[in-house]
Amino acid sequence: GVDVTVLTEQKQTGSTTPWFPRKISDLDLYANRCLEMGSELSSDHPGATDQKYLERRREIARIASVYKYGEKIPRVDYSKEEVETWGIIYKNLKDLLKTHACKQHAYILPLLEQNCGFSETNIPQLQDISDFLTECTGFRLRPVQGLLSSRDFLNGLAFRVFHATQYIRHHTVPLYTPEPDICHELLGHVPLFADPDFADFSQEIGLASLGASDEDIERLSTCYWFTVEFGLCKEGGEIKAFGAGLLSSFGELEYCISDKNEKRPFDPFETCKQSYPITTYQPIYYVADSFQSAKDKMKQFAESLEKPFSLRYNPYTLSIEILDSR
Ligand code: NLE
Ligand code: FE2
Repeated sequence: GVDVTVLTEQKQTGSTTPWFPRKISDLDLYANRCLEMGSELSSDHPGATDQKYLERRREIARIASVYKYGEKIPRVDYSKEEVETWGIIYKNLKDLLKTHACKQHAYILPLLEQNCGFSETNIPQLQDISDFLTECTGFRLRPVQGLLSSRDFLNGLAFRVFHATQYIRHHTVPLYTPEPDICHELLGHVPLFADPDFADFSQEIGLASLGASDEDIERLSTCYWFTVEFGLCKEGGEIKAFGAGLLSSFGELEYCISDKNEKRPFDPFETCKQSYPITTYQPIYYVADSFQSAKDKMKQFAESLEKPFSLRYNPYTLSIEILDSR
């Protein structure tokens, strides 16, 4: 066997190691490090000139900017127009999901309808969903204003924390938007975080990202992109979608299963090198054999990354322990 010493002081990861959160409340430290503030939309965004929409985004972003670990996530009172946008997406997606989504998504969506207020006429609240996920897999939601850096975002997954936006896309683009929004988080990501194998897979990427070099963060976020966001998986003789970016976009959900794109087997050692567009449908998708197999491959990949220390997650204290193996 290997002798393992658990070190308790925060000094031993080597001076060149990038900072990373050691305990779940450390995630509070980067609540205001968003790449694009929710309020500063780029000029080609359909909401960029809609003053009312911009003000609403700022209002909702304020919740995330002051949120602290352990607090209840404040509820948003969504307007009639916002609920309508959600309803259009919900109604259209539900039909397509029946044939295109993986079985885990199909199993969990009705549970979310029963337990968390998912319906065509209601935008569910993050706190209710977070409670549900904690019961299923120990995952939690944290409100976020907009896009975090890849490093910060992936680091959250190490603690089984998923950063979720709370605003909704502009009503003129229900079919597809390149930005995350509440529809994407709740219809795409949330159902899968209730699945134990998928939860483990996601945390695996998160743990690998702690203290990783910038190059390795790039590789890991590419793997994240082609699995958690745009992954396909085999089911019997068929191919189904499990990536959240697909499950929340009825434009791309239809397209990804068609033969208008290239499909390759998921292998993190290869997948991690592939470049991808972020504002259009994907030209290439990666297909996993199962969540279990994706998790095993991800673990192998994570172990191949160079780090001057190893670590593990302590689920009792919700913190990271640095292991000095010699
Ligand atoms: N394209 C997705 C959608 O329209 O729901 C969002 C992807 C966010 C990475
Ligand atoms: Fe996403």
